[in-house]
Amino acid sequence: MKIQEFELRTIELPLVRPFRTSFGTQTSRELIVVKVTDESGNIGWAEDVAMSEPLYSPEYVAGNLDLIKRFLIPALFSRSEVRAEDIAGLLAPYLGAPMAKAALETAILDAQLRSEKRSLGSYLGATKSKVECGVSVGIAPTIDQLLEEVSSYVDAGYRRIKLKIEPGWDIEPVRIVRETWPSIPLQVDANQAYAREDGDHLAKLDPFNLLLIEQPLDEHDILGHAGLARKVRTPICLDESIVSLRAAQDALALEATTIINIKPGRVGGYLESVRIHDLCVEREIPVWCGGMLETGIGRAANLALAALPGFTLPGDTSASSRYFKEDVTNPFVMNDGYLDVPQGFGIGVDPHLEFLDEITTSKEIVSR
Ligand code: OSB
Ligand code: MG
Repeated sequence: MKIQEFELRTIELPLVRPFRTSFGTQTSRELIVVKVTDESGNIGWAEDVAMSEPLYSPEYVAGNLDLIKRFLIPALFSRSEVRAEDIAGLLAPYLGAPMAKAALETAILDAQLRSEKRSLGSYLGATKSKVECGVSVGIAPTIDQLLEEVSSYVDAGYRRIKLKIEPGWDIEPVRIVRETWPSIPLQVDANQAYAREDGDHLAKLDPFNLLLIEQPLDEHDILGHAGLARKVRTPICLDESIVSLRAAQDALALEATTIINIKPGRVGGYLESVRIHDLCVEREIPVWCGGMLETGIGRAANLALAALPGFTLPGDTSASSRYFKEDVTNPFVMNDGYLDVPQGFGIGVDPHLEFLDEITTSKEIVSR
């Protein structure tokens, strides 16, 4: 298609409760929303999942806005016609920034699929019409507050609980949640908060029958994770380290991970996500869809991905109400622990423009 213009806006949406992790506390979600329009008037939407500060990954909102305007959009405008399948190659000379690139690729893919009257799920290879939902629970101020929050999610029907952990908030909270819900699927996420020497400590989680421990060590420490995997019985699952298909191949070859969390933004888009999914299916490695506190725009696309057959574990694909009082799309509502995969063309949802305008803090149009 021939791209006419990009609309880039920054939005900020308060979270229903602060989300504390080992890398900081989020009280609202700021992110870039991309809208692309082609010459025939086809429109595509996507969100850039980079956060306000470079704490989870090196990308951040203001940096990506600059990068997108300064380098990435001009690279796309240098071609008279583009297809979503060409975007990663076109942007590859500009290093890094998978989240910014994923947003542009996804917006273009959405417009392309809408014009072809095809859903993202069918394009990616989805085989399910609904997906099992897990929920990611932040570090709480007290154990009582943790139990109260987990309780509300269990009551709402979430099929898997993930607890954020860090040194000083790990064995005890996990023990108590496991004692309170002896059979709920439970896992933990450390967001790189531990060191290679912490193997004996992390092995104390082994009695609690956890599905996995997510990203205990630095994202670059693949060998460290391999060493840890030999010390702890709980399976290791990499998140931050898996930045591409190649990174996934390396981590598997080094036996640093036996489960993989796929986040489309972190790996540069949905097309790379499918390649990682296919590798994992071939290698019989379970995968699940991670989350980045997405609005309904990103959530819709994540659900299409999570509907692929290799996604055998519940993902961090939670209902809109877990994050926001009001979402930018029709809310995603959980039914018996599942969310429906959107079936409409493209990502299958449209943002509510009036509400989007209300929460927009900056907006500009970049035309060819
Ligand atoms: O590490 O999975 C993570 C949120 C933001 C950044 C990183 C992570 C998370 C979550 C929440 O755990 C996932 C979600 O519910 O969207
Ligand atoms: Mg994680």
